[in-house]
Amino acid sequence: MAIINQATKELQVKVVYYGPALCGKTTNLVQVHEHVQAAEGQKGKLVSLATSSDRTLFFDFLPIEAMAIKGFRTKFQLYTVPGQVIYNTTRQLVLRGVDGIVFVADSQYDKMPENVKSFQNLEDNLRTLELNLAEIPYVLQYNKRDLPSAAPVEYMEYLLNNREVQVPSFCAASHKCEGVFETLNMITRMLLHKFINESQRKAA
Ligand SMILES: Nc1nc2c(ncn2[C@@H]2O[C@H](COP(=O)(O)OP(=O)(O)OP(=O)(O)O)[C@@H](O)[C@H]2O)c(=O)[nH]1
Ligand SMILES: [Mg+2]
Repeated sequence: MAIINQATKELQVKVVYYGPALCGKTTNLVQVHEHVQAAEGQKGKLVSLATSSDRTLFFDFLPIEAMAIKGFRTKFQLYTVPGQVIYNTTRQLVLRGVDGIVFVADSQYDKMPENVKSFQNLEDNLRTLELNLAEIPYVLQYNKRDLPSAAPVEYMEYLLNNREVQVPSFCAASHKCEGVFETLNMITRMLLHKFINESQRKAA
């Protein structure tokens, strides 16, 4: 659940970019950081949290049109996790307190097993944190669509979006910023709707 900061009257919403190694999570964050329209002075620095062996990137921003929920402005915090299999402890740490997830998949054919494994790893890690993916808003991004070895979207949908409830998915070439904001806009919209619904339910 999002953190409410009474002092600054802000609702802090945490979004984690998840996916296999080298799929383009950091590239998404860098592109968003470069191009996001944030309210004056309301874009945090792109921070790299280095542990002994890996790096996690994050920054936060307050969108220009930050929707106010019950007098609170909404601030988004975007995080990436290190995708390499060995950094699972870091992924678990970063997932703590997550509100929404962007799962970035690598479209290259030979990366499909890694995409599927990373998705399973996401579910396992959420379970460890006693969270359930079915209750967390998330979207899929099929990145690296510019590469000739990209698998058909239908195949990726079959592998990654084949559940009872399908989630929105987006094609991207994130190094060119294509699909980056479509993906981000959808997850932020889904999260805002969720919080508005929850606050209305509480008020009722
Ligand atoms: N062709 C192509 N290359 C991309 C795209 N997105 C990212 N890349 C490249 O892929 C490489 C890995 O990108 P990163 O953003 O560092 O990947 P990551 O998911 O953060 O990787 P980890 O931090 O190791 O988990 C970089 O060289 C990027 O420039 C894309 O859409 N198309
Ligand atoms: Mg990275």
